[in-house]
Amino acid sequence: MAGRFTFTLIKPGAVRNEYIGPILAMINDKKFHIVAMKYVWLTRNEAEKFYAVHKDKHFFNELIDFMTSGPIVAAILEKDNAVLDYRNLIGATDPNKAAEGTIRKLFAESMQRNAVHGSDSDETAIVECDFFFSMFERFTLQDLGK
Ligand code: 3AN
Repeated sequence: MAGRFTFTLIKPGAVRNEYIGPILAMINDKKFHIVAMKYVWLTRNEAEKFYAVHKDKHFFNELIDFMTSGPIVAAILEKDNAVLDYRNLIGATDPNKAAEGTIRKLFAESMQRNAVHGSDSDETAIVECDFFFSMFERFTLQDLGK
């Protein structure tokens, strides 16, 4: 599935601020197809597994506290060049450095509470999609006959 798919999370801060709708609208406006979606509240164990690559970072515990502080929306997105195009749509990790009009510029509260996650490579996207979704929970453009 390399190239056409990426994974996103709408994080607890953005959910709490009622930004699910506006963020999904921006995703649809940029012609991403939603392949899979779920609304879940991660356990600490799940969040630690999802963010295992960051386990030695100084911000790891705070990141896990935040990511388990409320429900999140997880989704698989489909589009040509999905990973890069979605990174461009969400903007830089630090909202102060995010470009005007990006999701993080509009909806992030801080570097940590930065509204959304987006996969950083095709390889990571596969791992992250598989973390949240089985193959029976995915409906690609091809599945829809589009
Ligand atoms: P991105 O989500 O832009 O790929 P990563 O993968 O480097 O950023 O970081 C994962 C998450 O960890 C970020 N989305 C953010 O919530 C948090 N994070 C990253 N760097 C910091 C930092 N210096 N201080 C606090 N939280 C951070």
